[in-house]
Amino acid sequence: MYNANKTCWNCPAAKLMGNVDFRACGQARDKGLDLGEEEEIVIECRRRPELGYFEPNITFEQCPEWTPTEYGYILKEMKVMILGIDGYLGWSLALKLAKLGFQVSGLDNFTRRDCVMEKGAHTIVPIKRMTERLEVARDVLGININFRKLNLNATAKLREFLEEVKPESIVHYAEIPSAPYSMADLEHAVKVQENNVLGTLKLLWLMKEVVPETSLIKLGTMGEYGTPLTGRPLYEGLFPADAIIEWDDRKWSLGGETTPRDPASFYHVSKVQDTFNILEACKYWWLRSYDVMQGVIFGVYTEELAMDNRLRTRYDIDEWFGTVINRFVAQAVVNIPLTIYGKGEQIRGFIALNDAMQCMIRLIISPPEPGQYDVVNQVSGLHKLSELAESVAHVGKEKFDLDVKIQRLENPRVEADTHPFEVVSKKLPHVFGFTPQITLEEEIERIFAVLKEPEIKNRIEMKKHTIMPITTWQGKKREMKVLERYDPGTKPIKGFKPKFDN
Ligand code: USQ
Repeated sequence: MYNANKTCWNCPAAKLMGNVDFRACGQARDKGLDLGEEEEIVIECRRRPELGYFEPNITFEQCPEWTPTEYGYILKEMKVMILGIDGYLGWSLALKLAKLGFQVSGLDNFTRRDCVMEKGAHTIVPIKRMTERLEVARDVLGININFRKLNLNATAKLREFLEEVKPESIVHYAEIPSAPYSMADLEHAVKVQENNVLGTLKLLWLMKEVVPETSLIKLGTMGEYGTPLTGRPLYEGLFPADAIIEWDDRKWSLGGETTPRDPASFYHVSKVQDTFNILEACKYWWLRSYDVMQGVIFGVYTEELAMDNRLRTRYDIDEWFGTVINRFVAQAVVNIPLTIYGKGEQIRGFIALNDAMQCMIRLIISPPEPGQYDVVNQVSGLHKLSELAESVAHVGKEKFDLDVKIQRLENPRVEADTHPFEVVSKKLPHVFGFTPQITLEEEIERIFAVLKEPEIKNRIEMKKHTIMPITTWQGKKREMKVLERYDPGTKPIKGFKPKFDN
């Protein structure tokens, strides 16, 4: 099992003892941490205090606190706190973890519900109030989730919650995740940066003070990297050891340095700022973190969400909060031609909801070492927008007999709509044992099946007016011109071919 040989060094139950000088340790032990012979590190195990002080070298396989499962070794009743537990991802992960025996706690201040309401939209898959969600989770799945209504920026209250729960892993989903929302006007841009950047910065300070051995699994985005027109591969956050820069007849190694970031909205910028704050916190204080560069997410399915309609997670399709595949399927269901922005030759990394949840579990149970900041590119496939529209239209036609049309709109965003795209995503499959469980077309079919339900179709119809994009990157609202309408299968697919190094 992929995490069998991890040791106490990775385990959140290990309390580092002695006078360790945290300054300038930076990266993980295998990246050059040299403490010298006299400054050997010893630990005390919070779960097995009877062991006294010892060197941190018991493996997960040897330790009775870690038990083997289909996902790898799991720390018994590991305490995971999910920030943003009411959201699309947070709720899905909470159910999955709790069902696996994790002790799940979480906070949310319902910002996402408010922002979607502000747009005049709603989640088209209905969701209940949190109290009812928790009750249903208890009745149907037999799980208890410790929820607190809390704003990440409310430092004193967050400190209290952390002290009370003492989580062994923190999953940070508590950010406003919309590019268009962040570009709407000054107020929205500031709100996104305040919520995301300052929220994360405060969290880091509190983690250092209250739970310094806890790992932070932070949701970043593939959009941090942008789409470099040179075609340079999008490495996993840091340059590989053998990367070299050549200039003025001289050469240097780039190994271990952060790769360039080229975000494409003030929202994506907020994630870049988080990246640097987290990297520094790991360097200064020996915090540990995986920064997860996730591709565009889509889908409705996890085993737990599918067990009862009242357990389902939210699903947004408005121009602010809907992501592209989820929007396309909803458009197909209510007979709106699929809205491709610009040429449609943009390529993005994608991952289905259930696969993303699998990745998160694997990251949670294989924590980084003290001081280790690492980045994973969490994507299961690369797709061009025009091809995605064809796939949605194809599934709609073949499985649901829908006559789907496609339209190209003037692009409301400032982004390259033709660009090379090469993504490196080796760590999740090769270090953490991740294998995608579902194909793009299978998940699209599942989405159709849910969205075709009469109640949900009706909820899409009710909010049809929130689908067309009107938020431009100039901070002005206006309708986008329709450049072209066409039938699926009638146009050659143009642009670059994506390259996936996985
Ligand atoms: N797009 C269309 N038609 C639509 C909606 C979007 O052509 O109706 C295009 C956009 O112009 C863009 C691409 O589809 O080129 C993706 O747009 P999106 O809205 O699905 O995703 P994005 O704005 O990139 O943001 C989403 C999530 C964000 C996450 C990001 C991952 O909202 O939280 O960070 O996906 S990534 O795109 O890899 O940066």
